[in-house]
Amino acid sequence: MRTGRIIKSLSGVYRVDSDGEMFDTKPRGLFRKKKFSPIVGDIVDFEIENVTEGYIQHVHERQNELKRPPVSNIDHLVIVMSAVEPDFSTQLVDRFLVIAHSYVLNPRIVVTKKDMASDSQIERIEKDLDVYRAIGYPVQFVGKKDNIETIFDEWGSGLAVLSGQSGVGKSTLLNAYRPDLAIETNQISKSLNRGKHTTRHVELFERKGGFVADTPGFSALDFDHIHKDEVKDYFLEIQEYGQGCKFRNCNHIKEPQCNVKAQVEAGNIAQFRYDHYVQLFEEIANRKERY
Ligand SMILES: Nc1nc2c(ncn2[C@@H]2O[C@H](COP(=O)(O)OP(=O)(O)OP(=O)(O)O)[C@@H](O)[C@H]2O)c(=O)[nH]1
Ligand SMILES: [Mg+2]
Ligand SMILES: [Zn+2]
Repeated sequence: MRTGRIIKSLSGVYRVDSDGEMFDTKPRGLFRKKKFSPIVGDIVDFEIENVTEGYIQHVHERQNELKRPPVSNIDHLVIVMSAVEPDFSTQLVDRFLVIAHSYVLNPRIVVTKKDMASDSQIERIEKDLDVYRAIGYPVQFVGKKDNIETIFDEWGSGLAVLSGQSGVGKSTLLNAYRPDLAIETNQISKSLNRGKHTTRHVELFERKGGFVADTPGFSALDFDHIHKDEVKDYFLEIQEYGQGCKFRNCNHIKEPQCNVKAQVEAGNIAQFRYDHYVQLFEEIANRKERY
C-alpha cells in the first residue's frame, strides 16, 4: 500500500502523486457504492496494480473542502483580484473572504495588473489594502514585471489555490511561475468589463514546497450554505469587536449598545467593511425568508 495525493481527476480516473511518482488510480468498487467520490487534493492510500496504475483503498479525512470547484486540503486560498479590468472591488474581496472562512480556508489577497493602473488608482487601492493588512490578511500587489517566484514563495508550503473572478489573471500568474505549463489565458472582453471563462478543470501543479492549482473564474458566488447569524463571524474584526456588545448574539444591525457600531463610528472598523457585512447579512436573511 502507498500513500499519495490526487492531483487530477479525469472521467473516473484519479492521478495520484506519490513522492513524485505518478499513478492512475480508480476507487475500489466497495467504497464507490457509498456515494463518496474522491476529489482533487485528497490524500489517499492505494494499492499498486502495476508500474503506473492502482486502486484507491482509503481517502484520508479532509482538513477542508472547496465545493466549486471541488478541491480538498487547501493550505492557502489565494484570492486574486485585479487592480483594473475588472476593477478592484472591496465588496468582492469581502464576499470571497466570507466564502473562504465559511469553508475554514486560510485566505490571502493578491492584486494583479499594477502595471495597468494609474498612480491615483494605485493609491486608492493601497488604502483599501491597508484595511485588510490591519485585519491580518497577507496582501500582495503585483504587476507584470514583478518577480513572480518571490511572490509564490511568500505563501509558504502546502497547497495554494488561486481563486477569483474571470479575467483577473490567475492563469497568467501561474504561467509566469511555471512557463512550462502554458495554461490558456484570454483577453477579457472590454465591452462587458468582464472576462470569459478560460480555465475549466482543476489540476494540482508542483511548486516549491507544495502544490498550486488554478480554478475557473466564476460569475456568481454561492452563499446558500451560510446562515445569516454566521456572517458576522466571517468578518474577523467585526467578530472580535462583537465580543464587546451588550447582547451576546448581537448582529450589529439595530441592537442597542452595540460595540461594533461604536467602533465603526470611532474609525476602528472600516465603514466599507461594515456596509458589506450589513448588505450580505440582509441578502442572506431575505433569502432564508423565501423558504
Ligand atoms: N498588463 C497586465 N495584464 C495582465 C496581468 N495579469 C493578467 N493580465 C491579462 O489579463 C487577461 C486575463 O488573464 P487570465 O490569466 O486569463 O485570467 P484568469 O483569471 O485566469 O481568467 P479565467 O480563467 O477566465 O478565470 C490576459 O489577457 C492577461 O494577459 C498583469 O499583471 N498585467
Ligand atoms: Mg484562467
Ligand atoms: Zn453588536
